[in-house]
Amino acid sequence: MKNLAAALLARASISTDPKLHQAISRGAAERAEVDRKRTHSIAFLKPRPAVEAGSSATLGSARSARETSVSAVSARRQTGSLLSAIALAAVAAAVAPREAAAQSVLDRPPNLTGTWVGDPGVVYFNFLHRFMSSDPPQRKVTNAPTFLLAAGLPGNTLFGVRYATSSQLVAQVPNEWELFGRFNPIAQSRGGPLDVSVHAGWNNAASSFDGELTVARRFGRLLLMASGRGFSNVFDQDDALMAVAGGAVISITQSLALAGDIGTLLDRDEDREDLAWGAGLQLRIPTTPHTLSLQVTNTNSGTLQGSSYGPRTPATKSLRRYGFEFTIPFTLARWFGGSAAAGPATRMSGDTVRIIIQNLAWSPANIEIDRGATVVWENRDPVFHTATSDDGRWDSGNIEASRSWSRMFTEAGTFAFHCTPHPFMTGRIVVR
Ligand SMILES: [Cu+2]
Repeated sequence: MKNLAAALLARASISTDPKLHQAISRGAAERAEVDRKRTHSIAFLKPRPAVEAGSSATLGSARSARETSVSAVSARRQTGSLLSAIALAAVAAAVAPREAAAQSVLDRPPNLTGTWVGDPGVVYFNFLHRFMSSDPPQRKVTNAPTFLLAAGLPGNTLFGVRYATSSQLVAQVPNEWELFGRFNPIAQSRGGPLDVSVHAGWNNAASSFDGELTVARRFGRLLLMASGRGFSNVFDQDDALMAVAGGAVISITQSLALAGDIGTLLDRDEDREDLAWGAGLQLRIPTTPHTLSLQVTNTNSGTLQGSSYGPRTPATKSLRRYGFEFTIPFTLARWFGGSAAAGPATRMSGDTVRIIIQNLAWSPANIEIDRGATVVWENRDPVFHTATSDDGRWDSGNIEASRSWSRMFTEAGTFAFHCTPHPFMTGRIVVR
């Protein structure tokens, strides 16, 4: 053990102060049993062999003793490259503009991302915030936010980053980054039997490659999902580990759902790690693309590793956090000249023609019809829309979810229209 500790001290580039050396060796011995249990698990996930049993505790202690300036420099460097990657993703997304809805918290419980990959041309900013109160009399409130910034790309992919500023994943590394890509090859909405997604990420705090496979299936009002997760270096302790999680969402109305989830590392250290759990009241904010989750959970950060366990200490009971998540989609077409009403019209013949309203967009948005034809606006979104003439000639009023509204056009001319709650939804009808 002494030789091992010395080797690790050398590796961590810190001085071999005898007291520190002693402390590290002692900590390692105490944790050896836990780590031996850990080390046997999931050997195929390991990117490199573990040094030997005891390595993780020793490394963990060594890491906390390491000079913070070293990790600060490397964190800055990695942060820079992460930001460049995000900028690239945003530019790529702008190439394929399309109106779209938010990532809906109505489609997932607090600690699972589900099979979400967003829509191409939409940048997502999700703000997850959790609060925890200390014991009386202080009742000090601590905050743990996780920000998600991601861009939906063509091919059912999403690329982005999560950033947690009060992470408890690795001691001495409070700012946790996870750079990730997601792919959703099979979806019920595209005719598949269920939803499948894969998620691959790099966790900067743990220096770990993290992956997730999720399957989900909707049965009417009930959405069930299950995830298997793998971490190459959980908690930066030179340990590969897997986790499993499952969750459900029950829709009460179009704008309200209840959600719950549970998850665990496959080999938990009972002194420090609880089962992860979460429960949420999931809300769609009417006439906006935003959704809000009011939640209670015991997890700390919203990354794959962070959402796989509930942090605890031997002295504390299970911790409980209250929080919320707010989802903000930025549809790039709104800023980059993506007016759907511009450009060539779609020629539609027949007495009745249909404009489908889906994902906050008309399809098609710009049509040419014969005089006397009737246009039917069919709303397939879960929120209401209006078809309102720009010059006040007509107004559909609210077209509720799954409803339609129609108008006959008896005079020739060009008629521009829009949706009142979503002014970026513009369209045009040319009557010949
Ligand atoms: Cu609308």
